[in-house]
Amino acid sequence: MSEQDELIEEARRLFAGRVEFLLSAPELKFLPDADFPEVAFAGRSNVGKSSLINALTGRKSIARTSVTPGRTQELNFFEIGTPTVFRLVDMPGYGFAKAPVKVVERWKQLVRTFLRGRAVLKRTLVLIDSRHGIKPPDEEMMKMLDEAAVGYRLVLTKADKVKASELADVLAKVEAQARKHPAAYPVIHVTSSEKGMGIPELRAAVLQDILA
Ligand SMILES: Nc1nc2c(ncn2[C@@H]2O[C@H](COP(=O)(O)OP(=O)(O)O)[C@@H](O)[C@H]2O)c(=O)[nH]1
Ligand SMILES: [Mg+2]
Repeated sequence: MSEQDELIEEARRLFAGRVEFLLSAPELKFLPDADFPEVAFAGRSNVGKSSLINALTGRKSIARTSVTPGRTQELNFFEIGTPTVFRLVDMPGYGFAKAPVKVVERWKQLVRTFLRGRAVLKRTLVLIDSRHGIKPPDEEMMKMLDEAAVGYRLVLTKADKVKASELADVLAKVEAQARKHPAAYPVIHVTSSEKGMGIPELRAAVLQDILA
C-alpha cells in the first residue's frame, strides 16, 4: 500500500468509529476546554456543510440532529475517536441575504474571536458550491482566516450538480483565487456528499492536518 492509501485507510477507520455530538456554543464562554486538536467547517448556508459532515462520518444525520432550526449562530462540537483523537467544529453558516445587520455583526464577532484565539485549531475547511464558485461572503471568510493566520482548505461541494467542463472552469478559478490568499492551501478538494466523490481523500487530508 502507498503512504496515501494507508492514510486513507487509517482515516476511514477513524471516521467509522466514535463520532459524538459534544455541545453547541452560542457564545465563546461556552466553548469546550481546548484540550484536543480541532478542524472547523465553514461555508455559506446551504453550501452542503451538514451533508459533508454526515458523508465524512458516514452518519445520516449527525450534523443535523444537533442543530435546532433557527439557531444557526452556534459553534457545534463533535468528538471523533476512542479515546478522542480530535474535534470537528461546525461553524454557523454565513451569507444569509436577509440577515439583520445585528445578526451578521454578532456572527463575525463570534467567528473572528474563535479563529484568533483557538490555539488547537489545526485547519478550517471552507466549503464552496461547485455551481457558484467563490462569492463575496466566501472572500470575506477567507480574509478573516488569512488575518487570523488559520490555514484552510477550499472544498468544492455538490460536484455532481455540474457538468465536467463547468467543474473544470470553477476549479481553475478557485485555484487562481486561492493563490492570492496567504492562508489558503493550494490544492482544492472536489467533493460530492451525494455520490461520495472526494470523501475518502478529504478524510485523509483532515487526519493529516490533525497529525501535523
Ligand atoms: N446533489 C447534491 N446535493 C447536495 C450535496 N450536498 C448537499 N446537497 C443538498 O443541498 C442542500 C443543503 O445541504 P445542507 O447539507 O443542509 O447544507 P448546509 O446548510 O450547508 O448545512 C440539501 O438539500 C442537500 O441535500 C451534494 O453533494 N450533491
Ligand atoms: Mg447545516
